[in-house]
Amino acid sequence: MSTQESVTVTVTGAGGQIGYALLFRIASGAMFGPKTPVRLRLLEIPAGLKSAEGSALELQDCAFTTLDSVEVTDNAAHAFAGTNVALLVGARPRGPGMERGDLMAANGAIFGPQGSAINAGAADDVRVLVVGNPANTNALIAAAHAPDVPAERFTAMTRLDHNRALAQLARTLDVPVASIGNVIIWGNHSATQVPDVSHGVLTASDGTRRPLPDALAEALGGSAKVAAWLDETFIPRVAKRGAEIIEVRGSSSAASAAAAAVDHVHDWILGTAGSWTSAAVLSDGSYGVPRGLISSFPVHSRDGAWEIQQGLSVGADVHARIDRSIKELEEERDMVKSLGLI
Ligand code: NAX
Repeated sequence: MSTQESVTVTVTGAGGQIGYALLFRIASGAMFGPKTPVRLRLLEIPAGLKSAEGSALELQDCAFTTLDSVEVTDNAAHAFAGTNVALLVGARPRGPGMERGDLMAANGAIFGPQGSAINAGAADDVRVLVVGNPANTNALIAAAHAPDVPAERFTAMTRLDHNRALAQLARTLDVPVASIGNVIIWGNHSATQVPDVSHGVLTASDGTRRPLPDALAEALGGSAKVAAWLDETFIPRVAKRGAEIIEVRGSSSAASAAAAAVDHVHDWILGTAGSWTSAAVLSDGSYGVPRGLISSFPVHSRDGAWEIQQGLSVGADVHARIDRSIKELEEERDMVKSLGLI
């Protein structure tokens, strides 16, 4: 896809709260740049159509020069026909008394048919980002129903976790977010995720680069203090930030999730320009993550494709954490397999 041609973007769950924060940023050019016209397709279930239609009216009223058209539908085949970018946001949340298996089955009933519809009608270059939880496994289900689409085009979002990690580090070190690089989120987008700063780099305003762990040691009073801070403060804060937002805001993260989805697709298509970020992508066996799982890795994007950053040394503590997160992903995969969803 050339970024000057128009792009068709399908957003599922478009009438929900992430949808409301996401649509306007896509339409305004934040995802593909100011020269790429966007055709939006908003997919909802019947109960969510009115809300999506309201957003479509407001999108008109913004008079965005980058917005070509907006269509609202509850028909998945129509929503995904010819789509270049599919943002699968709508999902079934865990209801009272719902077991993990019930949650997987309910989401399988959404992501299986959506995968099939993408397989049947999406553009040849379709790229899929799953935001709806459990995101990694929902992406696995959708990919399994799209045998004609290369599996590496199905990804899940851990960019919000990545951005949360950057923000916490910037606040702790009292430096601009842009000065921090090479932070990693490994594993599942869940409480077992592994925020990892061991390869992090801090770039000063004069261009001098230093390892993030050294900068943290200086700020916190020694490397023993850094280990305790990572263990007791940083990792739980990032991994449980979603719950913190719910507690303070009264509802789950929406604008920050939308911003992360914009970042993910923007970088996937336009490239990461020498830096890396985090995304849940198809494992090729790198870092001992079993092939075929969709797991978060350090990634960079070149020519419109994510590549896993290779050759990083992973310390024993981080590896043990990654193993726990991967075990959870394997359990989720085995569960959806036993339910016949993949
Ligand atoms: P909302 O409940 O506000 O909106 C979801 C929308 O999806 C609703 O309008 C609903 O009608 C629609 N929907 C349900 N089934 C659908 C289907 N089969 N086809 C089309 N639309 C359908 O939830 P919101 O706050 O927008 O969150 C959406 C999802 O994002 C949730 O699963 C949530 O857990 C997940 N999140 C993922 C994050 C990530 O980092 N990966 C972070 C934020 C968020 O928690």
